[in-house]
Amino acid sequence: MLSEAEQNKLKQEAANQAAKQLVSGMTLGVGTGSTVKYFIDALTRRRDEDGLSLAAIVTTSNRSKEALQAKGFKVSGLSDVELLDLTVDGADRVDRHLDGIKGGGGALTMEKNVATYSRHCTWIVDESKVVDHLSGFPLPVEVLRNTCEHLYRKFADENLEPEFRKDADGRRFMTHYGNYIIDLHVDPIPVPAGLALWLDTTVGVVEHGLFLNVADKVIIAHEDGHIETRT
Ligand code: ABF
Repeated sequence: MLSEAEQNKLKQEAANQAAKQLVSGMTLGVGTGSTVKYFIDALTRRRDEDGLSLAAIVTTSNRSKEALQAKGFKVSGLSDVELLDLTVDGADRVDRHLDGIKGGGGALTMEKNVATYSRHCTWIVDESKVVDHLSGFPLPVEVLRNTCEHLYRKFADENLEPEFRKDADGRRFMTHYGNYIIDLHVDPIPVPAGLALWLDTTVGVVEHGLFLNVADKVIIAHEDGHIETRT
């Protein structure tokens, strides 16, 4: 079991590796989470030390937007950019097909939108996130507030073990868009594509954390020190 400091070092190494692929003139999507915080540091160093100059930056959350603005970057809205060249984001789990579970931080809706409108998508993870089959992390589902009780019952009827996400004060966690998140404790997810399709077609579901065929590159920092790139 790694200490938090050791795990942070792995996150930082994956983030540094991802920053190497940036070139001036690119439009870039920047994700959310602790690994992405290291990516923002690496991006800042590339600007300050290598003169990297991006054409536009879009983020998947206000947290990342504020972190970038604090470093002096201008942040655009997704609709202001035609198609992003690359998005770099973290993930909660990644399987061997480069499919993932995301949304542990609650920003899944914008994360999927930004990734969808990007030509390329790289995820940066430490080894602990890598699995054979999607498992080991609750699947977040963002739901409309006025439909949420119906959806909770529907998920329970399907044995998806639903649980409303709570914030630090014990209240229902509210997303940036004013919706709730129901975490599904289905572990492992037997047929991710089937569940994704069912959630995509369930009225009241705003978005879900199954990101299938989204990433085309995953950078993994391993405990033994090597950085693996899977494509
Ligand atoms: C985001 O950051 C989320 O989709 C995912 O929940 C999270 C991973 O965070 P961390 O890098 O802190 O583990 O991309």
